Amino acid sequence: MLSGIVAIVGRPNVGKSSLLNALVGRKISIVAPKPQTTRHRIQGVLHRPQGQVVFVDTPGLHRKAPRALNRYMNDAVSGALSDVDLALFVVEAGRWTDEDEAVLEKLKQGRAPVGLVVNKVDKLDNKAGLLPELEKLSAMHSYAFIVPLSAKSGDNLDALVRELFSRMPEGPPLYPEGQIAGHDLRFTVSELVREKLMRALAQELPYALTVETETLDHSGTIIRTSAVIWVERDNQKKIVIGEDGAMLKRIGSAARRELEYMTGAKVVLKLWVKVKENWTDDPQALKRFGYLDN
Ligand SMILES: Nc1nc2c(ncn2[C@@H]2O[C@H](COP(=O)(O)OP(=O)(O)OP(=O)(O)O)[C@@H](O)[C@H]2O)c(=O)[nH]1
Ligand SMILES: [Mg+2]
Repeated sequence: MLSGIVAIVGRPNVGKSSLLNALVGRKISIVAPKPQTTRHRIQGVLHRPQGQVVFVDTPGLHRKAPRALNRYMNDAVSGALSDVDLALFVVEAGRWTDEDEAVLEKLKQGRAPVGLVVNKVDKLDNKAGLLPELEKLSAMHSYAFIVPLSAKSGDNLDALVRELFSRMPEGPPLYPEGQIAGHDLRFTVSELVREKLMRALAQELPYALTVETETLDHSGTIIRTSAVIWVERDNQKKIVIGEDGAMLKRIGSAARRELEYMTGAKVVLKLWVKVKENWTDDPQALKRFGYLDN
């Protein structure tokens, strides 16, 4: 059996989590149009007859890291890169930035071979520009392979899977057959709620909040769960609740619907909003909310 670990890294918003979900064929990691959506290492497993690949999705590596939460996120990337069989460096077609450069520098210092994924090719107006771009990118590092693809449409994903399996070592499976996600339902609940918040709220607010699953009872075909949305200030709490509770209701029903779709169970979800001042820069609070040492 082939079996290995692949870290998915890149700057924020290039489509790392979308790629993980597309590779394993299920939503494992939350996705939003805003940068810094992923905050933890998220594992997802691709099972094939020839073996398995364990992917580790990571937070987008960012250079401005003013708060303890940002430092936690960047450290999570470094942690994911130690002891992997391959690093997948994800960039966006037609767009190379200083932050991509910084990610590449980090990868060059590591020991793992690096495969380059040029994502979002479906967005390119000028397809003829892709070939010269790939040539330019290939000159920057001696990559194990370069695969242009679209995580959104699935275009050329099979080429990436072939490249990956051809580089996985032999070994026993790391996950039991059928298990696709590395995390539990508790984590799924808080992440789904956070995703809905990231998508619904304006620019700054998503970065000031975190979600903590408080209770979870999965018996038979019913899941009863409650979660707290923690914000940093009273005025943020008002926005998350919305007029007559409209925003909170909208977030709750979107998260509930998706959880029902994912699990096939009936879901009863209760949400609360609470204030914990400055939690994003408070190591004690971070620990409590699950941002543990990497
Ligand atoms: N058009 C297009 N959009 C994509 C593709 N892949 C991802 N996106 C979009 O890009 C945005 C960011 O996607 P994510 O998967 O959350 O990106 P990420 O790299 O995980 O972002 P962070 O977790 O914030 O670092 C979302 O709006 C996705 O729908 C793609 O192949 N084509
Ligand atoms: Mg992500």
